[in-house]
Amino acid sequence: MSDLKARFLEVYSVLKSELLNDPAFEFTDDSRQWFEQMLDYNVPGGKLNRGLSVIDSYKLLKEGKELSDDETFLSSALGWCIEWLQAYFLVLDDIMDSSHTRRGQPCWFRLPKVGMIAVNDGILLRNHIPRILKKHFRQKPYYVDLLDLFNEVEFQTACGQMIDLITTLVGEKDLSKYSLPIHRRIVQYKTAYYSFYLPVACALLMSGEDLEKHTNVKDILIEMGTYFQVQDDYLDCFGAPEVIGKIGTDIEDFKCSWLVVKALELSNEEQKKFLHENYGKEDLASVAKVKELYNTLKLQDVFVEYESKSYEKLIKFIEDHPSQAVQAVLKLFLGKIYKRQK
Ligand code: GPP
Ligand code: MG
Ligand code: MG
Ligand code: MG
Repeated sequence: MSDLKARFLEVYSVLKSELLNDPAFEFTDDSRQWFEQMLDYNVPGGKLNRGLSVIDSYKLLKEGKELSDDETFLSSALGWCIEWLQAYFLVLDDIMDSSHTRRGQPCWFRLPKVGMIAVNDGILLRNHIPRILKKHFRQKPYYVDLLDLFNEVEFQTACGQMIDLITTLVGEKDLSKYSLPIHRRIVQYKTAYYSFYLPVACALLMSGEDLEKHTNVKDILIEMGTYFQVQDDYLDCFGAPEVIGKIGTDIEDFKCSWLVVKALELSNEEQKKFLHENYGKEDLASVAKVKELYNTLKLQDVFVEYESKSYEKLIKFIEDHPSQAVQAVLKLFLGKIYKRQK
């Protein structure tokens, strides 16, 4: 494990014990145990890319100057707030998507003793964020902007999740409404704001920047987040579950995935009919038939092509940015996700 990651994880332990000693609630032995287990199961087990990006970005914005202990702690705490946000979203998203595994273990709600208690755990995870922010940032000049940023991004994500969910409404299963612009709108809101814009925006606020002046950075990050979610859609079908840590459910869930949109674009009338008959069905045979059609249409090649085009486009965008430090932040982020397998 890298030194940075180890130090980041130490901050997790500090934040967790602060939450356990929150004067607003008196824990009993049982609730303390539940709380700790719930956090350890859902918060720190991912790639931590979003969280670590806050520290990396802040460093680059300081043009490589060593961070003080205080700056390291604060940028880590902000990184953890994003990981907490992610944990809250994933606990609830897995219920909504009827998923089975996440990060190589059963989804939290699938544990027999958890079930729908997971809904409340999601609410708790969400509530920890303003508590962490209050404890460590209340005196900072950018505190209000930070709260506002987290609120805005959460709202945008929930709206994205809403359109992700309502496009798949049972009884109205209609593939003909699926298109690239609709897909783009869903993924921009449900993924790009919180996964890409938020970490960099946190680092910018910590550096004393005014977010209003950085709309071009936001545009690039939203573009990058869109590319990231296309990869997620691709890996849902073609990724190895033991590598991505989750079993795909997009075909069963009738999701407006990038793959089905591309398949519709490339299909002849007969293949379209076949897709209409088999997409969004629970049974393994139908899912296998959809995958077979994806293979016939060579969607893996279409994706490889999309991936390199997106990369080139993003690099061009980034190199147009006037600040070298911002360019470095964006390139580092892009480098972490380009051709990712998980
Ligand atoms: C990812 O979609 C989107 C989210 C995790 C946002 C959820 C938002 C809420 C307000 C709950 P996905 O379902 O494709 O992700 P995955 O493939 O990881 O399940
Ligand atoms: Mg999901
Ligand atoms: Mg989902
Ligand atoms: Mg997915």
